Amino acid sequence: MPSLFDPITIGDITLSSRVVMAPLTRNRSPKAVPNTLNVTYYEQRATAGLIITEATAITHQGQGYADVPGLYTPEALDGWRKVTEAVHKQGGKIVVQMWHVGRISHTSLQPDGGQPVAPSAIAAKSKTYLINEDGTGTFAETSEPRALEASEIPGIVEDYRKAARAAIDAGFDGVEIHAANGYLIDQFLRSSANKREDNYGGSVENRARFLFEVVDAITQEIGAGRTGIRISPVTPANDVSDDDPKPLFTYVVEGLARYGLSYIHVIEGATGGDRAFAGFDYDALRKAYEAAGGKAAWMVNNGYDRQMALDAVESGKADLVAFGKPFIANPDLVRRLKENAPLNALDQENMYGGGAKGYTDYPSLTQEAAE
Ligand code: 8OZ
Repeated sequence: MPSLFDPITIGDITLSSRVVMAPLTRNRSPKAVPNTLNVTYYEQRATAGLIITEATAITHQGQGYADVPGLYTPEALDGWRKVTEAVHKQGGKIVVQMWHVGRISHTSLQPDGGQPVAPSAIAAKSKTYLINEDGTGTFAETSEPRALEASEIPGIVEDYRKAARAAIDAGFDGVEIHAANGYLIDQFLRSSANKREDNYGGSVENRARFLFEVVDAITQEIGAGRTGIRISPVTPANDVSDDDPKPLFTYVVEGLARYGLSYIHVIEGATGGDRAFAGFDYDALRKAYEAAGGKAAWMVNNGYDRQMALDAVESGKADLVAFGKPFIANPDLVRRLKENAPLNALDQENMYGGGAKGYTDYPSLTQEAAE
């Protein structure tokens, strides 16, 4: 069996190791435009086998938090081009996580101060993050959403297609479709958020229809070998749940097996919390995917430490392991894992918003040795 530190080719992308930087929202891109501080942050982490960027809005309507980046203005795409160039110069690989928040938004972040959109007009008991006039951050209740008209859905699918094309033009090695954590695609999937009575709601097939329309559009535009997807079958994040997640996500992965995707990224349990939440059988999910002919790399995430990650790859349970918080605090995480070196502590106070503090000021081992 391979090791965590062996190279791997996933679809059209070749990685130097199986250690992946998970997508991490950092709220440091005012006006949705990646800036030079963001370039430094990603460049510092370029020794990751793969960087998955922070969730990035495909449109203004897809925005749900202050100062998260977008993929829909020339300024944002120029900013991302500088990020991809810096990462590639260091020999790294980087895909962008494509995001539409659906109902997890606030009227102050929406075009013309309008209502956020969702499969159904059901508010999430969840908070979003806003930045006040004086620059301080606050968490605010998400706004009441309106249900999408069926006639609006093709336009959103088209937004995903355009954003995927723009991402490749900005130099990304590929994209990750964010279908997890209670955002728009997951809102369509899960029965607590989707009460539609048309062909986007009700049965498992109908609730997964939007997801497959997005996957069709993106893979036709940029190729399946440059497309990955992230799912979170049981996470309660952003107030979503499903009456019966096993048949739903079995149907999803069996459908995904039809494409030659780059990777399937699975958040096990409650995002950022209990891995055993809801007792879901992820090995059975992978078996269902492979039994349906799926060959994409299988990426696991959620609270993996060094030993768990080594074991996951060596046992064949996973091809790739995505680390979140450890990558915030350790730009040279791959080296630290390889050498079993100590990890820097996470600065909890400076995860969301702010500047260089708690963002680009974590030292590498080389910098520590020089001090
Ligand atoms: C933390 C804070 C805001 C957004 C996710 C994009 O959970 C996020 C997110 C995480 O997928």
